[in-house]
Amino acid sequence: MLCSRATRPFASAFVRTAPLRVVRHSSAASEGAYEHLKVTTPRPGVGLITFNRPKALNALFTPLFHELNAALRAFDSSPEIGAMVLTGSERAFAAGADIKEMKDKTFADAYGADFIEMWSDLMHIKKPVISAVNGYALGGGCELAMMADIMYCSVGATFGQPEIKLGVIPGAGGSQRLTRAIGKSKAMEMILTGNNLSGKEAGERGLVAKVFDSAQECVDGALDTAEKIASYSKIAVKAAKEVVNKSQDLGVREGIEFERRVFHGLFGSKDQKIGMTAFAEKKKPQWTHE
Ligand code: CO8
Repeated sequence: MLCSRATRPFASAFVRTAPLRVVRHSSAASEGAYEHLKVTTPRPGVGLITFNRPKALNALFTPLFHELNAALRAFDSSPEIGAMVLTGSERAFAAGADIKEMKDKTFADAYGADFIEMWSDLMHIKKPVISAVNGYALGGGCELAMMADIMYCSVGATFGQPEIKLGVIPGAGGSQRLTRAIGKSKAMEMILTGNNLSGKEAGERGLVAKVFDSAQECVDGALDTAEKIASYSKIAVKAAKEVVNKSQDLGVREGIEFERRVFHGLFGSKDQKIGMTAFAEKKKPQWTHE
């Protein structure tokens, strides 16, 4: 069941640093038990995934990603869900990959078993995902936040790629996504020095779309945006995400051609007729998502 605004369970839940607990979910989209996550549907059409490893500052490890990928896929395939929010606690979105777990790995362990490959499944999710970053987003935490479609943070957020201090380099897209987002010189400085970027600077440099004064406002803001996205045609939203993402891979000319073809294709959807007819008749569109 989706919760109404009035009954949203989220408001005080995300800053809680309660001990790990198993959460059971009534929604078809999030059914199952999670040890390292809290998974809820606090607004109509919105899935909220909250990292819940407070003692390790939400350090990332494979069992957490099995759960994260399952929760993301469940929301992605649920007809009730239109957008998702990914967040952590007020202290940490995620302080990176679990260093203690990874420190004894050999090259053969890492390369042979494709270490962290399934940690990037977020990039294959078709519905929009917003990362709401409070506290530390370091290393893999920063990389994971950057895999989302929209990034929000609070002024108290700290972004960084400190892998150089551990004798390694970013391994899940940090060198590529950070560089595209804030430019080569600043990204190079951060990656080579391990220096962090504050939430305020992240806003100024365009790493995030919005900076909020508090952690609570950040998550609420992300939920507001997710709810708004979820209120539109799922077909149009899916197409919009796809064409924007193509801009990261294609040259401008090919990208525009791709966009035009998808735009033309949407004239074959019912929602195009519904949306444009509703405008002409001064009515609210009732999307069928077809
Ligand atoms: N791994 C394991 N444990 C961690 C991690 C981590 N990354 N970060 C924090 N913790 C643990 C600490 O060990 C500590 O545990 P304990 O109480 O048992 O000693 C607990 O969390 C609290 O941490 P601190 O006491 O250190 O808290 P502080 O407030 O003093 O410091 C910091 C907070 C600055 C965040 C500090 O903990 C820190 O520097 N952490 C490590 C940050 C880091 O280097 N991250 C990068 C890791 S490498 C990486 O992410 C590679 C990415 C691979 C791809 C990922 C794909 C998604």
